[in-house]
Amino acid sequence: MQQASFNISEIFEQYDFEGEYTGSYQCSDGHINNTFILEFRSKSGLTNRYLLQQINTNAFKNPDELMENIVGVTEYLRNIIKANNGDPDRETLTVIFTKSGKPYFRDSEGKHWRCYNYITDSYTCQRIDDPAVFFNAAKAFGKFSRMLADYPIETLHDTIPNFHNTVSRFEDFKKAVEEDTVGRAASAKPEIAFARERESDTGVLLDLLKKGELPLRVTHNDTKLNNVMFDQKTKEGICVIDLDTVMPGLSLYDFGDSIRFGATTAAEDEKDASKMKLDLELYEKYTEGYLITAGSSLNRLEVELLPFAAKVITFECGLRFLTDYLNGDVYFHTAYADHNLIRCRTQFALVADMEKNFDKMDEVTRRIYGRL
Ligand code: GN1
Ligand code: MG
Repeated sequence: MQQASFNISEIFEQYDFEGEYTGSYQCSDGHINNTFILEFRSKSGLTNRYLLQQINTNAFKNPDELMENIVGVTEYLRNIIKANNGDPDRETLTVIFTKSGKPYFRDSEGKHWRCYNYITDSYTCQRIDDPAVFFNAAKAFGKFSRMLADYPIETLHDTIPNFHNTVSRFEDFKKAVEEDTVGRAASAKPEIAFARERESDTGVLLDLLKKGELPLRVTHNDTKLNNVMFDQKTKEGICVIDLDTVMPGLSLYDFGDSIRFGATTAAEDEKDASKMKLDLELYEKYTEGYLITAGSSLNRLEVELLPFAAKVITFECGLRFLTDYLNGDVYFHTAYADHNLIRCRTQFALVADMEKNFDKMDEVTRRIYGRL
């Protein structure tokens, strides 16, 4: 694994950590930020951990606004969790401020850093081996949106403008094909054709939003399975993390992205795309957990569109991987030359499988909704 690329003495100038520093390691979960765990030994011999994260300012251009969102949302969640007799130190991220009271700082190389509490006795997962755990992830994301239902949405900044605007993502894709800056378009012909055939799907949700039929809500926008921390003992989803994209959005984006990443038979970057299919049992588990926790706040159309949202968000994500491949891998972290193309292929294989199983997804959704 890549070595930590921060200067620890600069970090110590900024933060008051408890205990004696014993070392750090890097977490490799995300495609955007760089995350490290710092470890300290307290006087009583216990290990204290903190999460240090380098903000990716290529993706998030305005760190002040980004951190204003996160501080606002996490403080709000803290109060709700306390009022419900929960444990705010485990059930939400908490921003640790610098000695001078700032939510992040810039080091001498111009890198931006922030620090969070470490959620004790928890773990994350990349793939589901037990459907019950996926049900727990759904409940965690559903609860997260319910807790933020009355958050003052107008105070939130768009940390990445047009993040889930599939129409503008499609425009970015077309531009990348036209410009073909790194000469990769010829090696992605089937994927480019697959994308072009589905352009008419891109505006459906946005049109309904414009017409006022779908409401704007406070959404997470990146509800991957690995963005929820599970309790080591109970396997309940205790804390939703990766709050950079908490913004006004559609509930459907959150549902769709969880299905895209979690309700599948293969990893997002499985090299054999024919292994990538929708797992209907996992789809059902997630739908059930999500509707139990968030269902009462959703309108009928939001529920009816859950299967379509799963498909369109998967398509959008594949399109983003393809666009980044064509642009020369300038956005997502990649580990090898074709990584983004491989990811695009799995996403498009999943879209195709969802199209094949659309009636089944629809039937499952209606059945669960009818039962609640
Ligand atoms: C990125 O940061 P991470 O790995 O949780 C991306 C998501 C994509 C996802 C694909 C800010 O999420 O939008 O859906 O990769 N986050 C951002 O795995 O672009
Ligand atoms: Mg993440």
